Amino acid sequence: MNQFNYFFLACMSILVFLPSNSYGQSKGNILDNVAFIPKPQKVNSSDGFHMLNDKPSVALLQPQEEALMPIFRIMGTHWKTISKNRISIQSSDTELQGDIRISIEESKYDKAESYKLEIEEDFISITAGDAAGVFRGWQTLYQIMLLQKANGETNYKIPTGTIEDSPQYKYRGAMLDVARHFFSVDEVKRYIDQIALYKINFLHLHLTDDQGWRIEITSWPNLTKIGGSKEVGGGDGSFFTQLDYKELVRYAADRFITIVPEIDMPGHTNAALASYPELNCEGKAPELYTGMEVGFSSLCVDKDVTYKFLEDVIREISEMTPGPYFHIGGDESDATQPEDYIVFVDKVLEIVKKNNKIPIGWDDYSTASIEKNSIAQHWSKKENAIAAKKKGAKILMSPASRAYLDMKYDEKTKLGLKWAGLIEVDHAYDWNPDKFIDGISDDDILGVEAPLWSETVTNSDEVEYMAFPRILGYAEIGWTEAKQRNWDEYKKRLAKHAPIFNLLEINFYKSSKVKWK
Ligand code: TNX
Repeated sequence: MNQFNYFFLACMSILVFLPSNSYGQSKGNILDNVAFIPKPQKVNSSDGFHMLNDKPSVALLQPQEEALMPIFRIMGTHWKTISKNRISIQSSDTELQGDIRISIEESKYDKAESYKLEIEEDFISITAGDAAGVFRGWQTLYQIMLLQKANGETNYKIPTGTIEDSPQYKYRGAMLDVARHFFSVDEVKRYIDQIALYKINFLHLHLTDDQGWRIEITSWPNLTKIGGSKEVGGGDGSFFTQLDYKELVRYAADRFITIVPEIDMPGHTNAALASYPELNCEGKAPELYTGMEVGFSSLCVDKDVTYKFLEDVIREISEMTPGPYFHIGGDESDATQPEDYIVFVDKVLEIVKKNNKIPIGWDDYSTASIEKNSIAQHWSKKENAIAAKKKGAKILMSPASRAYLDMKYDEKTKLGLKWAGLIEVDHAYDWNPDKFIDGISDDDILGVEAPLWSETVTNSDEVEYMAFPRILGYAEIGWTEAKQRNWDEYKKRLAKHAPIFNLLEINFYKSSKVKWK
């Protein structure tokens, strides 16, 4: 047996669960009462506690070392939040021994990300069908520790029992608009860490819009040099170099989050049009735009150079993107003739296909010849979602009236917009993707995504205020079956996450709909 002690390790402080008077004397359902978000599919409590070792060892079987090592790195990072002590890793080629035992057993799980977490008095084990499942299981265990730590519980007791869990939807996403206002690599990483806590597995980056082009394209350098130089309000803009982007892809992947890049087109392209006169039908570049209007710009659909440009952009980004999806936007192209729009989108879909990516587009693009494996992101028109389904596409649910993180909570919210309505925390949670559009049901749905547009949002503090706590609700809608969800029960669990937000210094909206702890 080899024993490695890795420097990253952290510690132990730990866990009592909640004081016994929170649960009465019956220890029997204590694991059941943990305020997990998202709620696991199946929790079986048993009598007892696992007293966590203050320097726990994490054990794996040697052949799985390569698949599991990245998870240990993150466990070590998480552990630093819990304790000052270190965890150690034990790898054995025969038998799992150690405090936290981890293994992948492919044949036992047919759904990606499924896991089983067993908390015994003597040890804890996480078994899953894939590395992502191990990570989700770890997140569940980590959440017990975070809840205890944040509530000042230091008895180091984890209630025993078994959790068997798997996600309702394959795609549970968040979107960040880095175009209207730019967010730095560190700010995006911060958001990645926060959404990973709640088992979100896709981060869609809205990389370009009228107000800014935020991703370096080496064959078209003016896109960022000129097109990335400003942002909404007229302040200085910025952009991700290709190295920055690759770093974000890696950082997200370590947390089992896949980046989905979006280049919005043919509308929402003023920044590109301002960077290269030849992309304009009249050959003349417009001024940079720093307002908040939409629907006034369009790439020139008839020019060959437009497609040369898009070939380069889609190729360069696809090469840096290991995930399966490429988002081509396609929304609000009011400055493009409807016939031209269809011709344009069809051509772009060919380019996406050539780069071996699955296309996603805002639901507007269902008027074009989208193919069977493509994805339509529903945000506004129900008939577009139906049309996409008829063409064999799957639907990603982001209805603006429920899932837009840039909508105000109530009339008093200073940040945000309200064109799709006010979205209080209960309204954000209390809907079912399977029942939202007549004719669209779970079989048609890839998942759920919560977009955060950034016309009014400028830094991490503001991102967090708009996202938290609503993003926890979307994470739960994505993970937990509808029949297990109800607002009155959820809001009590949600209340217990405020101490975690405080511990991790996450700014959040203290909705009066929730009795915060
Ligand atoms: C609509 S949603 C847009 C965005 C805006 C957003 C503001 C969508 C596909 N387009 O361009 O930023 O509203 O809420």
